[in-house]
Amino acid sequence: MAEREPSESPTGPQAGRISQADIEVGRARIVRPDGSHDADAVPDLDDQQLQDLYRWMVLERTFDERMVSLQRRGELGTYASGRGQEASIVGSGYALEGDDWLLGTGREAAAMLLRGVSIRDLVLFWRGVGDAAKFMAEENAMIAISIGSQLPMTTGAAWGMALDDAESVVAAYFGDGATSTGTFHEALNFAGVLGVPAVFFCQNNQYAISTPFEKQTRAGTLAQRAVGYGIEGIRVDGNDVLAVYEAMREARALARGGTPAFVESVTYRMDAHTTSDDPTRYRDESEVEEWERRDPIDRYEAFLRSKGLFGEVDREGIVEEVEAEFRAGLEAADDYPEGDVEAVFEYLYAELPPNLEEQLAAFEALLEERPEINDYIERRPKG
Ligand SMILES: Cc1ncc(C[n+]2csc(CCOP(=O)(O)OP(=O)(O)O)c2C)c(N)n1
Ligand SMILES: [Mg+2]
Repeated sequence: MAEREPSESPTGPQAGRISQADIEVGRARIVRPDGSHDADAVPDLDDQQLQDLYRWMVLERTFDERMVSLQRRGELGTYASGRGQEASIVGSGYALEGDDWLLGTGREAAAMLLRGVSIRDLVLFWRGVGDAAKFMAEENAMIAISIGSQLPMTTGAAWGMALDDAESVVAAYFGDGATSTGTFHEALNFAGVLGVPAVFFCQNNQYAISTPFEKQTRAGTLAQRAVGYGIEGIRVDGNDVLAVYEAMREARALARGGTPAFVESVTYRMDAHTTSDDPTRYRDESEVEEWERRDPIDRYEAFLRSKGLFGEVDREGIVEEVEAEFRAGLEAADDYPEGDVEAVFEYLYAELPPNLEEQLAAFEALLEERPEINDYIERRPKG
């Protein structure tokens, strides 16, 4: 077998040791929490694009607020808000290009919208309407509810791209919790071995439902794990939209060059895990307040002001615009045809397996025998 290491690498009783203390990973940052910035590090974006990033972050926040209140009215099953993570979601999503794929978790609405997914389809998705996933897939964007399940698929799809000589990348979006799944390790390892154009974008929002980051891993950072797979790791301040954008551009370029990249975007989930969670049971209000002071939109606004670019930005106008877009999307979702109850059985398989066939027949017989059951069935799930 070929020797991997150069023969002059040190030897001796202690020479083969490595420990946490040897690894120190910083956090890439361009705009500091007070809005001051490192002028040389500002990405090569024109004024319009710099203002556009702000618009997308306000869009994410407004969209999340509207979705949460829709769920409260009983019109969505549940929703995973990205409040607090706007810089992480938008900075990364803005760095993707034309035919790139996004395999996410649902906590990246603006990145999905940037890919071309419609508001209607996001609403339908969170209503549990399966067709929404098909429409999203047409934009090369998909949501995996089973934690970590999209990660091996990311490697696989990126391998396909490499075999096709495509110019794009597959970007996986996932959380800190997903890094504890077996699929995460398999996906990163295989991506490294094959050198596929994959970017693994992890939003470390400090919690996996009620499990805090300290209980997720004994490693000091998530980014350092990349090294174990021979791929590149980038750890970035996830509340700094410009730094996230730059990190994702870099990761994308690396992946295109045959080196998959893992980005740890360090941020914080301000809202509950989903609308069915109560975070006051497992985290202190003081912690939330501390992160409130690091608000990514406020920080970026201070940056734009210091560059003299905030004058033409009208935050209230953006909110009104987004709300109008949201109303139109919601109306389109309301107009979407109601599904048949049978779809519950038929959705997953092209051909119905015998056990589901049996269940469907039993269900139809029951409806015939007791038609009043129909009154209790919501044909367009609203939660
Ligand atoms: C395989 C699997 N196990 C458990 C769950 C339940 N579950 C839903 S979200 C979640 C935590 C995810 O945390 P993280 O990866 O940090 O993402 P975040 O929700 O914080 O964005 C869990 C355990 C699931 N969806 N899939
Ligand atoms: Mg998390």
